[in-house]
Amino acid sequence: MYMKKIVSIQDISCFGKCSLTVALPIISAMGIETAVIPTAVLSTHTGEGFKNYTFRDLTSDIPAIAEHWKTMDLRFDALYTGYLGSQEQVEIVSRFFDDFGRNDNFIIVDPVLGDAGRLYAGFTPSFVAEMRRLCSKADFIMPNMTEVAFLLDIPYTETYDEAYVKDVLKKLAALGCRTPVITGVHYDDKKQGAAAYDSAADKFYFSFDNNVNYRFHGTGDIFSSVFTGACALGKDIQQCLDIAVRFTLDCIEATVPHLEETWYGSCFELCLGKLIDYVK
Ligand code: PXL
Repeated sequence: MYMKKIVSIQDISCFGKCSLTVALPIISAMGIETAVIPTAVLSTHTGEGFKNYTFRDLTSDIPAIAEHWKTMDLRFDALYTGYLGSQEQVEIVSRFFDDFGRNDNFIIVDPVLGDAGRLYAGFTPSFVAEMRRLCSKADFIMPNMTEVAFLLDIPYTETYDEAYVKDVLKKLAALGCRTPVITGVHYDDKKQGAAAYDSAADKFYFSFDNNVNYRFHGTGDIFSSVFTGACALGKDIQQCLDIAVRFTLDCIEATVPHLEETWYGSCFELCLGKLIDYVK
């Protein structure tokens, strides 16, 4: 049987469990070949709890990698981007989409910008504008509510209802992306999940599971990696949402007993066996 192939374009945070150190094991566990373009090397991620991290920008390597791959006519079933470190990098990734996007593959952009109402360290309004342009080229984008607010230039709110979620999903689709997916959707403290809007079919999708009242770094990367893998395996939108919501919750629940020592990320490693079962 033909083996699916995804290329994941994002940084390597050497310590901290996010971006490529999450995408690679998760997508591989789903039985999918995972190629990578590391966009930067950081000693840790830039989220809460870490400071004075190193940052080596690899932007200028990306066009050279793309040129080499073009000579080999490499093809991917999905192009999947996460954290990108500079405006120039977003522009270069946009060109990569022009080179490697095809009618028979899809593009997933996780517009990593911030969380809890705030931009991550180092991001500016012009970076947000560039990320908005990249989203217009994607088949799927997967912002959290903070990223929705920045992408749409609307105030961030922690209280909203289904009508609000549907409204912002339509506005995200108007940026040019066929199927926006919002992560971390919750109307109360009992349930949490994700919502999607297939603008071509004018259809909404929702998936909720139990809410755990802890926030962990890197859960967005877990969600998007699982969604990307499930989609490449041919699952429909509802199935992709259900698997990604369920597995993200598994990881959060598995992390709670390890809070003291693993405050910087979630213990997804303990759950990979379940993921293999979910996509069987
Ligand atoms: O989890 C997203 C992410 C990825 N990479 C880096 C980050 C973050 C979020 O803070 O700092 C370097």
